[in-house]
Formats: sequence, structure tokens, C-alpha cells
Amino acid sequence: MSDDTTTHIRTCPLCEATCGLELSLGPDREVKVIRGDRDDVFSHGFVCPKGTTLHRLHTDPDRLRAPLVRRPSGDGRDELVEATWAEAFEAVSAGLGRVIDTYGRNAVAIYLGNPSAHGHAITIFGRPLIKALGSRNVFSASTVDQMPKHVSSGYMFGSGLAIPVPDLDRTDHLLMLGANPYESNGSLCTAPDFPGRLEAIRARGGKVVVVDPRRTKTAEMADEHVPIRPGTDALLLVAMANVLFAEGLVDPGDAGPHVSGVDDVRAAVAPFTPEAVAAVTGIGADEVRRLARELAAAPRAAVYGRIGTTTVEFGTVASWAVDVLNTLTGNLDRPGGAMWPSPAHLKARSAPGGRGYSTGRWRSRVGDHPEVQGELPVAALADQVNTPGEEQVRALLTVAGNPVLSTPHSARLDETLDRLEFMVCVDGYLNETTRHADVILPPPTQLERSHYDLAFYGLSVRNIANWSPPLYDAPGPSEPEILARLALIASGLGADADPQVIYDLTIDTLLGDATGKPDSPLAGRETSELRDLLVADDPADAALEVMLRSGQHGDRFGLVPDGLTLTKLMEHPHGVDLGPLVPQLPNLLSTASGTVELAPPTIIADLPRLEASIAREQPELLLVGRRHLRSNNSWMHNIEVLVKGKERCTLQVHPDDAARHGLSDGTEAEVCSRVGAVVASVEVTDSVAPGVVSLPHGWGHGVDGTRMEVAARHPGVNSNVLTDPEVIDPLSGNAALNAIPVTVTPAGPTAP
Ligand SMILES: Nc1nc2c(c(=O)[nH]1)N[C@H]1C(S)=C(S)[C@@H](COP(=O)(O)OP(=O)(O)OC[C@H]3O[C@@H](n4cnc5c(=O)[nH]c(N)nc54)[C@H](O)[C@@H]3O)O[C@H]1N2
Ligand SMILES: Nc1nc2c(c(=O)[nH]1)N[C@H]1C(S)=C(S)[C@@H](COP(=O)(O)OP(=O)(O)OC[C@H]3O[C@@H](n4cnc5c(=O)[nH]c(N)nc54)[C@H](O)[C@@H]3O)O[C@H]1N2
Ligand code: SF4
Ligand SMILES: [Mo]
Repeated sequence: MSDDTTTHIRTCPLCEATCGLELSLGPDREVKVIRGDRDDVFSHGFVCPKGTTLHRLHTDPDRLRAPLVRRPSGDGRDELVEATWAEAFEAVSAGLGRVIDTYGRNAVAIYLGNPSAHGHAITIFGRPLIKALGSRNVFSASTVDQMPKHVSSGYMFGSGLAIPVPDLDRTDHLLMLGANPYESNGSLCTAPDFPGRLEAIRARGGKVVVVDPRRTKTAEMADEHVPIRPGTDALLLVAMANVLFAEGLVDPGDAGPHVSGVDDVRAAVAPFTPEAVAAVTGIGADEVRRLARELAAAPRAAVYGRIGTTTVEFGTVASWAVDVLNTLTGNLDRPGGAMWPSPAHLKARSAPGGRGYSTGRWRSRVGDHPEVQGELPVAALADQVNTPGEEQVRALLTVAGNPVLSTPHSARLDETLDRLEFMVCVDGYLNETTRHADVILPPPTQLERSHYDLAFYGLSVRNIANWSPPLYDAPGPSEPEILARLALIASGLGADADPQVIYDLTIDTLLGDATGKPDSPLAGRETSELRDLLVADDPADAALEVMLRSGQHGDRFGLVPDGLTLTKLMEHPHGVDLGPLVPQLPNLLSTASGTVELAPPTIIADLPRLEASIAREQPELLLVGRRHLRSNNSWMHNIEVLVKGKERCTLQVHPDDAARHGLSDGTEAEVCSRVGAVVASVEVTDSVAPGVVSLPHGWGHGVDGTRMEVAARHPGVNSNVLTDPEVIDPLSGNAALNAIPVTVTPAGPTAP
């Protein structure tokens, strides 16, 4: 970058859409304005209001610019005060060291939050940190989000990361459940300008069907909106499978030879007739039949389920049923159906088959929850701290997470964090969670780091690679350095150990993977030779470079002259388009049988529980969440331009329910669940179905001890005070954040 550069191109790291941004810089290289990058190979200029405020995170006066360490304040209490990086790492070394020495490694828990996935630094260097901690108590945002999809994909395809995505740009029929991409811009399906891609389906004569208890913007735009009773998508989906069998509509198409278990699915879904599920889902039997027939009849169709299908009690069954429908209708692995990306950082598999998928390599000390994808359910984190006994959790490390706002029964977690003997947070804000910390380590900002979407190019509707350089130098340690130092401290090597040790170990492991296996395209090459060929300075970039060059589109360190390199990405700031998704069967499959295992015994064994749910007594009101285009989970409410205007943290209530409960627009209501209560202002709207109320998550900023001046002026209420930590999807450990039984009564000055 030369001094006279007036624009800077980078990928937006804020959501899964990976939009290209064009930053216009003033004379001091300060960001004047951010627009969508029209030349971006994937987003073609699309941008949302969050992307255009990226620089405001960098300039936010409340953002922490130095570590904070808890010190006695003189009046018998203590407070978080600024410290040098050396002091902060010393404090971590002392605090974590004491807990590990006294109670053992399982006494330290870690929570990795959502932004961990939005870049390559934490994705790469979180791993050695977890390894160095050596604790069973690993938690992440995955168990308040998409864990069911990992589990269903794991059992069906052999790997928890083998998640098929709807091929939006070529499909004729999209059945979308529990997703609102007009606000969220999509998830487990990376597609910048998701709305535009949906409109294109309709423009080419296709059909979009949205299943959602709320008439969202996405539902309004669709050809058809099917309001569903919250929490019942699994029933709808298995009933649709039932119809396909009953009406002879099953035809797995080209995937057929690679699919096993079809007859077992037929038997398993037999009890779920459209009539059996109609009352509980609120969707008539004829409608269920029509939805199934239309799906089967479409030349190319895809079923796509998101938050409303995963953050529920039957999340794994629903996620499985989505891909059962894709498979039974011949849409798995075909253009316009549900396909797998071939991301540049991964090697192609040369044959089907593998060890298969399992969970439960260890179990939680309290609650006996099985490990899933190396993690335990975050809904059970507080229990691990609060329940006395050997290996009780005494220390917590959070990286890019705000679990006090994001995870179930937050009021209890909030209290629980005060009970810890030590807590360290890698985070740029003093917020609802980090206010409990003993040490806060602020990472560089989004503009002070390079960026590559390691996670999301594996979930993308086209194969894309796009790397962004830092705009500014970081004044403090990089995020890889922070994580490497924490790993060294956890290993007992102390606060002064050289992070290069961790960088070398990481790169050597990757090079070993690339050269070590006999079928590897780089088999037999010397790792030292390859290491010398790397151009990246930053350790995360160097690790990425190894993955890209040894990956399926890579230059194989010179063997493939046009192959992808980091240098090539540096020369292409608008990204490199590696083409549309291509069929991956059968080699992608790493199940033990080498087939798509359509009827995994573990999932089939959960169907009686689903069947039993049909007869349950139905609560009168069920709470669901909602996202807004200008929010980003819990952490961007400190940006004035994003929060100004009409209050957004409202309780949406259908007019019939409002009348029944004596509520009117603008009044306050107390919402109670089994575990908690909040008071929120009421918004009466027929966009929610009768029997459904909706409150967004990520609010609740009105607590003491934070430093987020703007957010404190727009506090809202924390919807996770209401969510029940006991209700989880047993197969994945995912929390149920939707379909929470609640009661609603008038509150405040207007209450009778
Ligand atoms: N009721 C309800 N609850 C929900 C949901 C819901 O739909 N309903 N959604 C769930 C979902 S899908 C998710 S993903 C979770 C998200 O919940 P969390 O995992 O808690 O993530 P965020 O709320 O995004 O908070 C991110 C934190 O990371 C910090 N941060 C931002 N960027 C960086 C960075 O680059 N490095 C570091 N070290 N820190 C950074 C921010 O300051 C903030 O403290 O919430 C879940 N909670
Ligand atoms: N603007 C913005 N964008 C975001 C985020 C954000 O906070 N703000 N968060 C990001 C994250 S971490 C994620 S995971 C993604 C999530 O992306 P999406 O999955 O698109 O998330 P939501 O917008 O919450 O949409 C979920 C929808 O499910 C509906 N729903 C609730 N319960 C049920 C149910 O039982 N069945 C059905 N069928 N529907 C139900 C809700 O009404 C809602 O419309 O968004 C990402 N993008
Ligand atoms: S849609 Fe997502 S990636 Fe695109 S600009 Fe908005 S926040 Fe950034
Ligand atoms: Mo998420």
C-alpha cells in the first residue's frame, strides 16, 4: 500500500455473507466512507448498514485500547484498571497457573464466541490454545446456534463439517425454514446479497417458500409463507418425507447409488402422517401434502433450515430431515439442489469411506452431557461452576464471546461468573460478560488485521477465495499472538515464552499433514523446503498459505503453475472466483459405509421422542427470537448509527393475544418463563402468528460496570433471561432458544 492510496478493499468480517467493502480514505488514511465493492467477485457491490460502519468499531471511544487488570481499589473493593501487556500476561499466568495447579486442567473452561469464526486468526490459533488447556470444559457459540447441523451432517455424511448448502443461484424451488436472510444475510449458507439471490429465483420462474411463525421480510417477499407453530419443524419435515414415500415420489437420482438406509427412513417416518402432525404444527394435512409434492416435482429444489430449526429441542432431527428431503427428492449433490462447496483451504478426498461420526468421547461432569465436536453444551456451563465436587470449574477464558447475553438462563450465568476464582477475556469491550473478568486482553480491530473466511468459504454457494490485508498496523499484539501466549501460559511455560513456538508448531503440523500421507499430492516433499517458499509474515497468514497452496485449488508449492497461492490473492483484492459448486459424491463421504447414511441409528432413535411431543399439552404462548439488519448479536449496539431511531427491542404480540391479555401498543408487559422474567415494551403486530410472541436477543445492556456508553442508552432487555437451560436438543447439546413457553401480563404504570 503506498501513501497516495485513497481506497482500501477488504472483506466485511461481521456476518457470514463475506461482502467486499471499498473504504475511501482521507489524507491521514482515516476512513471517510465505506461502500460495497462493486468489483468483488462474489458480492458485486452489495453491502448492508453494518458493513458501512465497520470503521466505527475502530474509532469507537469505548473500545479498549489497552488490557484491563483487576486491582484492589483501596476501598476494599477492586476495579478493572489499564495495565501494560506484560503486566496483563503476568496476571493471566498467575491466575490461570494457580487454578490449574490447585484443581487440575478441567477446572478451566473456555468459551469461544461467534466472531471466532469470522476470520482465520482464531480459527487457526484457537486450536493450539484449546489443546494447551487440556480441559474437557470447552464451550462455544455452536451450542446456541448450529450444532444440530454438525451432528446430522456428521452421522449422514461422516464429518460434522460436511454441511450441504442450498445452491441458490441455480435452484428452481427453495423451501426455507426458520431463516430470515433479509435481516441476517444468511447463515450456514454464505451468499452475499442473499435477498437478491432469492429474488433471482423468482425472476427465473422459480418458487420460494418460507416456513416461519413470523411474517418476516423474507416471508413477505416469498411466493408463499407457511406460518408454523414454533418448535415443530421436525414434525413438518418428517411428515413431508412420509408423503414422499406414501405417494411414490422418492427418487434419489444420481446420488441413489451412494445412499443407504432409504427403507429404514420409510419405516421410521411411517407414524408421521400429515394428519398426525397437522394440529400440532398448525399446518393442514393437505398443505403438508402439497408442500411435499411441489418439492418433489420441482426440476431442481433445495430445502434449507436455519436458526428456527436448529435452536430448538428437536434440532438434530429437524436438521437431518432437511437433508433427508433433499436426498429423497434427488436434490442432494446436484446443481440447483443441496451441494457441498470445495473450499480452497481443504484437500480433496480421493475415495469415499472413513471412520464415521461419533459423539460422547467424554461427558460433562454435571448433567452427563456428551461431548459433541469437542465441546459441551454452553447451556450447562453454569452448572459446571456451581456444582461442588472434584473438577468443578473455577476459571473461565472467553474469546470473542458475550455469553451473559447470548446463552440460556443468563441471569444465573451472570451471578455464576462472580463465583469464579479467575476469568480472562480476549475482547475489545468492557461488556456484560467481560465486566466479570480479572484480565481483559483487547485484540486489534477489524482494520488492524488481515482477513480470510476460513469457515464461511466452506459453506458458500460459490467457491471463492478472498484475502484482505490489514489497513493499519496494530499497536498491540495480534490476535494470534494473544492466543499463542495464552497457550504457552496454559502449558506452564509462563508469560514470557516465545509465541514463535506455537506458530512453528502450527505451521509444521499443517506442512506435515500436506506431505505426510502417501496419497497426498505433496507426498515426499521436505517440509523445510516448503516452509522456505512461504511469503506470509503474519503467522495466521502463513498457516493459511500452507492450507491454500496444498489445498484442492492450490499451486502445490509450484507443481500447478496456475494454482492458488496467497500471492495470487494479494494480487486480487476483489477475490478469486473458483466457480460454481460441483458434485462431490461419493468421495466426500467419510462414513464407515462410504455411503450417505440416511437412517443413522442415533437419530432414528430420537423419533419416538418426537412422536411423543405430538400429544403434549400446548402452552398458550411461545416465545421466538428475531434478528434486525442493524444488530449483530450482542455486540454492535455501541455504534450510534446502528441503534438510533425507533426502539427495536420490543415484544411483538399478535392483536388477538394482546386483546386477551390486556396489552396495547407501547405499553409494558412482563414476560415470564420457567426460569425468569423481563419487562419489555409491547409492539402489537399481526406479523407474529397468534400464540407466538417475539423478542430479539443480544440486548440487555443496562447493567453496571460496563463501558459502552451508546449501548447503555439503548439497553433493551435480555431475552436469554427467559430461555431454559434444561431444554436442550439431547443429540447435539444445542440450547432451545425458540419455542419457549411464556406468560405475558401488563406491567409498569399502565398495569391495572
Ligand atoms: N435468545 C437467543 N439467543 C441467541 C441467539 C438467538 O437467536 N436467540 N443466537 C445465538 C447465536 S446464533 C450466536 S452465534 C450467539 C452469539 O453470541 P456470542 O458468541 O456471545 O457472540 P456475540 O454476541 O457476537 O459477542 C461477540 C463478542 O466478541 C467481541 N468481539 C468482536 N469481534 C472480536 C474479535 O475479532 N476478537 C475478539 N477476541 N473479540 C471480538 C465482542 O466485543 C463481543 O463481546 O448468540 C446466540 N444467542
Ligand atoms: N443483522 C444481523 N445479521 C446476523 C446476525 C444478527 O444478529 N444480526 N446474526 C448472525 C448469526 S450469528 C446467525 S447464526 C445468523 C442466523 O440467521 P437466520 O437463521 O436467518 O436467523 P434469524 O434472522 O434469527 O431467523 C430465524 C427465523 O426463525 C424463525 N423461527 C423461530 N422459531 C422458529 C421455529 O420453530 N420454526 C421456524 N420455521 N422458524 C422459527 C424466527 O421467526 C426468525 O424469523 O444470522 C447472522 N446474521
Ligand atoms: S451483509 Fe454481512 S458481510 Fe455484508 S456488509 Fe452486511 S454485515 Fe458485512
Ligand atoms: Mo450464530
